[in-house]
Amino acid sequence: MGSQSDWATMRGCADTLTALEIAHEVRIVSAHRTPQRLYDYATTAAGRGLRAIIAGAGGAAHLPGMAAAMTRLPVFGVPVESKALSGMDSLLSIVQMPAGIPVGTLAIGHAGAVNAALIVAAQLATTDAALAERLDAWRAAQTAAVAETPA
Ligand code: RP5
Repeated sequence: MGSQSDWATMRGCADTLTALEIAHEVRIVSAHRTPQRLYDYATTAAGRGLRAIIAGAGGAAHLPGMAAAMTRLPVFGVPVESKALSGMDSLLSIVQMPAGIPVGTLAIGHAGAVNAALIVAAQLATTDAALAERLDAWRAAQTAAVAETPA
């Protein structure tokens, strides 16, 4: 994520990865404030064995796109809800990538953070039967938790 302030949103992503027992790391990497850290992180990610990068950022949210420019790993962007423009700035700056450098863009805020974890889980589950079982169980539990009538 681009800032400590993104953690409140991106915690939902990390919690979902943890619930699915998917090994992951959590880092603050700012495209603007720590560009060398971003360069080092993105250019070494594939070689370190990472399978995907989920990048949450807000405002002028260049982190996902710049990360995608420097790695062949799949990059998923989470637009963090900004104070000034409610995350529309984040969304548009993440989603409008030029052809050739893709960023899979999720919804603004908490839903996007959780779904970023789930879409990576779904992809990894295509080659990991145990994870596929855990993901099926997670989805079944979610379904079971939906009441038929409101409380
Ligand atoms: C972006 O600027 C971050 O991703 C964050 O969403 C936004 C604001 O950062 P702070 O000023 O709260 O550190 O780089």
